[in-house]
Amino acid sequence: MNRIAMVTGATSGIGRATALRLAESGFRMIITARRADELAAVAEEIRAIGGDVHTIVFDVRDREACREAVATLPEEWKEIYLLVNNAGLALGLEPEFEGDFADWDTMIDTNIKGLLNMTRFVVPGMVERNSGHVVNIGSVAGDAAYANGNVYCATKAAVKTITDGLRLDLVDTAVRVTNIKPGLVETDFSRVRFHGDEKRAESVYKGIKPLTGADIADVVAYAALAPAHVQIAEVLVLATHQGSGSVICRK
Ligand code: NDP
Ligand code: 8X3
Repeated sequence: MNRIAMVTGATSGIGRATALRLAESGFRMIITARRADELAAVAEEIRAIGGDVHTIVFDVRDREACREAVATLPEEWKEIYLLVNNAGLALGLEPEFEGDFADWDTMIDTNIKGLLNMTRFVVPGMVERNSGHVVNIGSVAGDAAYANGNVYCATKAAVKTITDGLRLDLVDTAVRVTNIKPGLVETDFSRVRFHGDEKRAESVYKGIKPLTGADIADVVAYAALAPAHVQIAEVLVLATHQGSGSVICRK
């Protein structure tokens, strides 16, 4: 296989695991994120398993940077087959009436507008070639709000609707569209959410065996490698002792 996949937010967690998993499956990888050193380290890991990789450092919130990243791809990297819109984050866990405006803006700009930026710049090429696949990383948080999740949950509900809309708009093409909705995955997610408070971040995964980035990467690879007539539209992946975004059994 000589297909090209682009994964945004590939410096850690689900994005890093997905980049490695897809490289193992034979995809040539374009990986992106804001932190150059961490991205270079993931590129090294991909090369170490025999993969071919191209890195681009930019912020998905910066629309012009997204446009440029796609427009200036070297010729041999231009034909992206698979776009994994993974870059995203939660910031804060407070009642909506006490929420932080800057945190809200960052979540909305990254999780919704960043994903739309990349979709808008990459998908036209897929349509032109009548070949491609967009995988958006949504969340169980988009299925129903949980206490204090308010704006983060809303961004992931938006990802669901945006993904469904794209699937409808591409129905007359061969381009497939997938929403993968993970539950509790142990990554840097909670460290970022709690602004670096390690203790609080660790408590999120206490008493339950959470999912790993690799568990979600397997689901991305399954959807990406399914036969061309099979469109995995949506997948909800929970930890075994998790019933929903808010029902978790800790032992
Ligand atoms: P991590 O914090 O480990 O990874 C987030 C990635 O997103 C990093 O590589 C980060 O890279 C990148 N990123 C964040 N903001 C930007 C930006 N503005 N521009 C470019 N890249 C950005 O968390 P996860 O792996 O857990 O999160 C990945 C996705 O999975 C997110 O969309 C998250 O909402 C979703 N998710 C996570 C779950 C979980 O429990 N962990 C559950 C359900 C969904 P850098 O900082 O280098 O830019
Ligand atoms: C990230 C996981 O627990 O906030 O979407 O729903 S959670």
